[in-house]
Amino acid sequence: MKWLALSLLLTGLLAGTAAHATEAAHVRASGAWIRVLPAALPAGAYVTLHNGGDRPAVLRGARSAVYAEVMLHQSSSTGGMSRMRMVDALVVPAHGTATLAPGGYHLMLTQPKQPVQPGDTVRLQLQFADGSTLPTDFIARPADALGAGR
Ligand SMILES: [Cu+2]
Repeated sequence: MKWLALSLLLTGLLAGTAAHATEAAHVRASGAWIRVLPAALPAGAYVTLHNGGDRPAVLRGARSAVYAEVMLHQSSSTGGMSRMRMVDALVVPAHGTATLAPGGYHLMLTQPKQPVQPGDTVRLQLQFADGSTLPTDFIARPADALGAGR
């Protein structure tokens, strides 16, 4: 009887999994770019995330083959002082948008394994709370760039 119960449980779990697509499957990334700074200074990565799903998608961070470490940060400024802190998660609301942009949320890229030049494309695997990932190509822009455009 134990086996029967277990197999029924597994069947239920698998059916449940199939019914719900992953968080990453509902998210579309646009305007992805990296601000490359001289020397080995950390680079900020920015992107707009659109969630077409009925549930929030929770960004936890990213991985990259090029940068040894990627952290999710939030910048803020108080009284002209700019600072940033680590954040565990950034929620992309259901049918909503979350923006990573200079002065706000960003992915902080450190320890490049190879030099990254403006014009290069760097792929990051955006990671969501359910373990799903969204491969996204980021365009490297120079230090004085304001956005993903020219
Ligand atoms: Cu940072």
